[in-house]
Formats: sequence, structure tokens, C-alpha cells
Amino acid sequence: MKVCVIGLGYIGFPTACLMAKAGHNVVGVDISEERVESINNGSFLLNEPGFKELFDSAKKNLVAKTNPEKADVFVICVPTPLKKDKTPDNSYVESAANAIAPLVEKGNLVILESTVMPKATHESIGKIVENKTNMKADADFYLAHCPERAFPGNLIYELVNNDRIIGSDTEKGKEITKELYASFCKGGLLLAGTVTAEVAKLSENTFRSVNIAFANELALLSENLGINVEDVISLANKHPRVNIHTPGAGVGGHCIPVDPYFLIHKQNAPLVKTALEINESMPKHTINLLKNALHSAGKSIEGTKVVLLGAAYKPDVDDARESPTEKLADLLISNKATVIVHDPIVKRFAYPVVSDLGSAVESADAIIISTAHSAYKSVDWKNMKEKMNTKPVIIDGRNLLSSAPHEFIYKSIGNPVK
Ligand code: SAJ
Repeated sequence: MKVCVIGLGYIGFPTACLMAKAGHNVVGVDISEERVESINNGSFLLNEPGFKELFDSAKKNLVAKTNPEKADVFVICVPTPLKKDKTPDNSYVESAANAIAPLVEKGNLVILESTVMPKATHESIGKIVENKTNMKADADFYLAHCPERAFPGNLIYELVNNDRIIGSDTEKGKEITKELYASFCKGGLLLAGTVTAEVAKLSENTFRSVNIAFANELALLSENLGINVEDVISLANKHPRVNIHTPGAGVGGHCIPVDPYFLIHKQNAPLVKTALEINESMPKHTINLLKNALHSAGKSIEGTKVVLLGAAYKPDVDDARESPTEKLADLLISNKATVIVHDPIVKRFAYPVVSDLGSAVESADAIIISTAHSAYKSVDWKNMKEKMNTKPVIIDGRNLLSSAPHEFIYKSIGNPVK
């Protein structure tokens, strides 16, 4: 098939590569000239296991361009962020639909991979293409929603091996979409209608958000009860049908803190709303733990130097989108603390990032572990203590350490008695 993939980001680029590797003739489109050029000259690669090998085997069938062109199938993989007021921002999807609309011909298929609010496949893309052509969706051209299920850090493996939802409202739409995905997906291809597919995708990430919120609520009540939430969760999870997630200093990334807002847009969903509130309150709770620990050291937060360990939104990735570390840094600054952010792999972040841990902690009063990077498991805390000010504090926002390092004032989320 000739496939035109719109959006060469974290999802679109590897998806375009997988389709090209499978033998399709793929044109990848991105509005960034720089991205297009660096893909065509091979200098832009994703930092994901197996990506380089994938790109090498795909490049003969893949070309990047700044404008879409005619194809059998159009695949839209553009960002779907939230607006400032936390309502869905469909503008990238709509501009992609506007860009391809003049090119869509009878019998073509338009697939949306981006996560969207219910009904957006038809109401955003379908309507725009219908309005710009004289064709009818599901009759003259076909629509499908195939939500990505890519897990940063294990992206390529999961794109190939996970089951995939194929959402379309026509048999022909399902058939062409299934044929395309079967050429590179080893997982099951699960047929559904478009709205069911949209809601199923949103439910996956909302399930995780609600589960993490429950873990966070257990952490808060464990602190009040003077018991360790880690013990509570590990014991409860020994039940064969219980799987409570992990509490922490905040929930980040471009999916889990965002997608529930798409699901509940214009809906009455009190459980999901409360879960979002709990998760969003965790950075503030972490700062309150810091204030208490500093108080025991005879210090106040104002004027202290605090080092945030980890800018990434989760362990061992270089992605800092929606990272709770940014919220922690904002809160520290509003409390007049001096903030240093350390991360061994993140390059792009809202605040400057230091990669040398020794210099980051020099004369610091406190450390907050905000990301559970593997590198932080082998820190020489005795050495850190020597570089820091007297009565140093560690707030373990990820329960990374199994016990309090010697001579530190240590507090961790949900575990008052470590
Ligand atoms: N987190 C917790 N406690 C947990 C698990 C995660 O606080 O028990 C936090 C992490 O620290 C991180 C955030 O949640 O800040 C999100 O991380 P994540 O590992 O849960 O998820 P993502 O955003 O990397 O990827 C998710 C995945 N969705 C599910 O597991 C249901 C992935 O499979 C999706 O493909 C991806 O969203 C997506 O693109 O939608």
C-alpha cells in the first residue's frame, strides 16, 4: 500500500518505519522542516531499544516530507494535548485533517492513531474531509481509529507485540486497516466500532490513573496511621485478583495525567475527577513532607537549596513531558527555595538540568527523589552527605530507597517508619 503518515513524533516515526519495513511505500509528513531533513539524512533517531535497526531496515521505503501527498491510506499521529482549562485540544488533529482532505480519493482510508475524546474520529476528521470533498465518510472513503499503545522505554517491542484495537464502522474500513496492521503487528487485531475504540483506549489510561490515585490515597492514610503503604500494597497484592499500583510524588507523561480529561469531557464522572485531584495533589504533599523534615532540622524551606533527582516523568527514559518534577520545582520556587534539577539522561526540560550529581548536591540542604532512575539506586549517600549542608534531608518521592540512609533526615511517600 502507499501510506502517508502525518506526524513524525514518538508514535508516527516508529509506526512509519514499521510500515516501511513491512514493504509499504511510506511518506512520512511533519510540519518541522528540521525534523524532515534530519530523518531523511538519518541523523534523527529515537532513543528506544531496537530503533536504529528498525530505521536501517525501513529507510529504503520511507521518505519524509513537509506536505502530504496522495496515498491509499492516511495515518494521523499528531499530539492531542489539553488546553490550559484542561479541555481537549483537537487543533493538531484538525489541521492534519485539513491538510489531507484535498488528497483523499474514493476508496481511501483515513486512520487516526492519536488519542482523542469520544466521537472525534468522525466529528473532527470525518466531517473535515466530507466538507472539503463531495464524499461521504463510511461510504466513499473509510475511517478508522487505531489507538497507539506505545510504552516509552519499550516502544518498538510493544508496537509490534501488543494487541491492537481496530476501530471502524464499516466492514471495508476494518478489512483494509486489519490488512495494514497485520503486516507489522504480531499481537491480536481486535475489531470494534470507532467510538468503542476511542473509549477503550481512554479507559486503559484512566484505569491506571484511578488505580494510582487509590495507591496515593492509601499512602496518605498510611502516613496518618503510622504504617508503611509498601507493606500494605505488597500484602494486598498477594490476593490473586488485586493489583494496586504504586504511590508517588506525582503522575506524569503525556498519557496517564491527560487521557482521563478526554474521557470525562462533558460527562459526569466523579470517580475519575477525584482520582485526577488526588494524583495532582501529590507534588504539594511531597513539598509538605519536605517542610516537616526541614523543620526537624531546624530549618525553613525559604532560602534552602533543594536538589530534585530526576527530571524524567518515569524511570530510565529521557522524556520529561508533564513530569511531576516541573510541578515540584515550581512549588519550591514559590516557597522561595533554590532549586537544582539533576538528571542523568534528560536533555530538554523546563528548568536547566545538571548531569553531574556531585556538583548538584554541593551545599544543598535537601534532596527530593522525584524519578526512580536506576542510577539513583547506587548513589553513595555517605559521600553525598559530606558535600551537603548539616542535617541534610532526603524526601523519597518514589520509595526508591529500602531504608533511610545513615545520618539523613529521611521521609518517603506513605512510609513513615522506614
Ligand atoms: N506511575 C505511578 N504509579 C504507578 C505507575 C506509574 O505513580 O504505579 C506514574 C509514573 O511515575 C509516571 C506516570 O505514572 O509519572 C505514567 O507512567 P506509566 O508508566 O504508567 O505510563 P506511560 O505514560 O509511560 O504509558 C502509558 C501506558 N498505559 C498503560 O499502561 C495503561 C502505555 O501502555 C500507553 O501506550 C501510553 O500510556 C500511551 O501512549 O497512552
